[in-house]
Amino acid sequence: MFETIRKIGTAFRLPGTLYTFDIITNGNINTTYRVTYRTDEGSTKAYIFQRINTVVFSNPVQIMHNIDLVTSHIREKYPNERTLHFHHTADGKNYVFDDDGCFWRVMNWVDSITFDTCDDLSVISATGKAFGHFQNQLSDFDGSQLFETIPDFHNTKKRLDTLFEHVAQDPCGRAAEVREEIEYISSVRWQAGELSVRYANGEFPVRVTHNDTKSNNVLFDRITKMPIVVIDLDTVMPGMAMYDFGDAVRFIANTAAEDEPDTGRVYFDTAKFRAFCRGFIGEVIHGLTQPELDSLVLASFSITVELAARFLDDYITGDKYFKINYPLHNLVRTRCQLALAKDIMRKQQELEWIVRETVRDAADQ
Ligand code: GN1
Ligand code: MG
Repeated sequence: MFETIRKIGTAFRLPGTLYTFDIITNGNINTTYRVTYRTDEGSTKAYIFQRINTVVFSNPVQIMHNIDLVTSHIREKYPNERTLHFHHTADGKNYVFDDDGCFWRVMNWVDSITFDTCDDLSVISATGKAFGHFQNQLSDFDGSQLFETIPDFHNTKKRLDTLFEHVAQDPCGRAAEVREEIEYISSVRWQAGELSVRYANGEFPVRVTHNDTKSNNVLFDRITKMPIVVIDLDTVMPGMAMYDFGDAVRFIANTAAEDEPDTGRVYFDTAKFRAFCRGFIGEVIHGLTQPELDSLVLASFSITVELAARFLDDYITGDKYFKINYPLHNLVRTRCQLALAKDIMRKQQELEWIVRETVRDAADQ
């Protein structure tokens, strides 16, 4: 590995000598390393090296094209804000292939902390603000310039249709053991798919969205605990504003980890939801339409069911998409997301009140 990393660093003309590298394990798709170089003056500089999973992202050059456009737009619109900086090779490319044909990119390391879980409500609010701000940064960006790097990425209806097709085919003989999960998804099929169908019918504006708004995709200042920058721009594509909201609360308001094996510990925390709402809605209140604001809770439920369906689909078809740490990992993830979706449904009324109250307060500001 050392040799591969060294060659990549050379292709990107990084100054100094390769010093250390460590793998960063959070991320279910790409492989990420933190790499340090020692300069001739004796100081060190750190970078992020990422190998893109080309099974998931079949056209990584298109991803880098998208990221280039998006980061340039943000840099021009907000010159004083931190943006991601990718390195270029001598022939001006922001990626390189290694000797085995793998696709790599390199960006500067940003000294920061991230939160996989968080009990501090002010940090949760700040996360909402960061993702809301990200939507505002791209509100005037022309989404038709972007490649749809994963078509129908958050088309929940299609995701569920695909799951049921694969259940019928049952290529690994695993469908029998997940009957209960399939039955539940089937019972909420229409409800979970509703927003994606209405979006396809043109009922909601097409926004440029992040599409992977886990809290650990916001870098925070270690000391001030204020957001620095939103990362992981691989899935920035045209989409629904409320799905970015939904995906974020799915992750941050879960009382347990995304892959908690004990579903008795999985609840949707309404105080955390309220905190996220305050940050997010406060930012986007003047940008979103009423139908979008009215769909925030349903979007949270829908994307949670969608992710459960994606994990279950991967389990049924032989664990080819998400990285797994043990054989039943995708099934455990599925069960955890379904427990969360059920709790969102149970609390739906209360969550709607929280949204409405937050919208009212934000409109008064
Ligand atoms: C994947 O690799 P990571 O952690 O950034 C996935 C997301 C899921 C997430 C669940 C391209 O994101 O859609 O919500 O796992 N990304 C892709 O943890 O499929
Ligand atoms: Mg991601």
